[in-house]
Amino acid sequence: MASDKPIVSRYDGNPILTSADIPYPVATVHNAAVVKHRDKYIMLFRSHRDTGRCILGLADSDDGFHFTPRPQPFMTPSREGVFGEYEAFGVEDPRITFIDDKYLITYSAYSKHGVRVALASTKDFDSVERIALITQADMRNVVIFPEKFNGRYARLDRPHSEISPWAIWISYSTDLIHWGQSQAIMKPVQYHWDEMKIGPGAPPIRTDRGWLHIYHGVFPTMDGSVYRLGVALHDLNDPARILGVCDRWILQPEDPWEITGYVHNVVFTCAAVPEHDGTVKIYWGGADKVMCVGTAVLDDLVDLCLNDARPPL
Ligand code: BMA
Repeated sequence: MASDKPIVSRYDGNPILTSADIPYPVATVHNAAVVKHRDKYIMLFRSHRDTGRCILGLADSDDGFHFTPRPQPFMTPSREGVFGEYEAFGVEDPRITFIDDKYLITYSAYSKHGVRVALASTKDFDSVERIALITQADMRNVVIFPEKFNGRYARLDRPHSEISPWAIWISYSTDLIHWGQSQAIMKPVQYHWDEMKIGPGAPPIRTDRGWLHIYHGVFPTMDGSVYRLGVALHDLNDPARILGVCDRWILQPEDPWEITGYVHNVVFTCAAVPEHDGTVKIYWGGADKVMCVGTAVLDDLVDLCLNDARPPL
C-alpha cells in the first residue's frame, strides 16, 4: 500500500463473534450479513453444525462491534416443498438488502442438486418468509442493489463455466423472481491477486461517485487458495458500467484467525455498513471460522477504484 496506514483498519477486539459465544452447538461463525435496523446492528451469520452442514443464526448489537447472539438459529434448512428439496445440505453465505420497506435476504441453498441462491424477506428479523429460488444450479454470491434502475431490480451474481470461469455478472428483474438481461461485467485477470475467481461480496453502497462494491478474489497457490477482498465502482445510473476496479487488494488474511481455522487463508465478506461520518464497517469471515470487522473511509475506497484501476473485462 502507498501509505503506512492500512486501507482497512482492523478492530482491536477481533474476532468479534465465535462459536464459543453461540448458545447452541455450532463449529463456526462466519460469512455474515450485517445491517442497521432501527439504529441497531443485526448480524445474520453462517454456522457449520457438527454434521458439516450450515444454518443461519442472528446476533444483535448497539455499536456494530459487540454482538449478542439470539438463543435459537434464525434459518435452518427447510423440510418442506421446493425449499426442502434444495436446502437439504444447508443454507450459507447470506446477504441482506433493504428495499421497498423490507429486508431481502439472499443465501446459498445446498442440496444433492448443487448450489442455488434463494430469496427470503423479513421486516423485523423476528420472522422470515421464503420467497423463491432465484437461480439454477452453480450460482452463488447474489447481491441485490438497494435501489431500482428504470423500474428494475438489479443484482450481481457469479455463474461458472469452463469457458468463462467465475466472473461477476449483472442481471435484472421486475419482480425479484424472474431475472434476465444478464451481462458479464467483471472478470479475473491473469496473474493478479484475484486471477482464479472473483465473486460479489457486500451489497453495493451508494456514494456520490458511484456504487462501491467490495468483492472477493481468489489466488491459487501450492498451499491452496487465498481469499482476499477488493473494490470496484459502478456507475450510479447504469450499474453494468464499471468506472474502475482497483488493481490491488484491500484486505488479505493476516491475523492468526484469518490464516488458520476451518479453511485456512480466507477473508470473505457478505456485508459492509456505511456510517454517517463517511466511514464503512466491513465485516468478514476469518478462515471460515470466526467473524471480524474493520473500518475504512468510503472516499479512500472510491479513490482506489478510480486512481489505481485496471480494465474490468
Ligand atoms: C467459497 C464459499 C465461501 C467460503 C470460501 C472459502 O467457495 O464457499 O463460503 O468462505 O469458499 O472456503
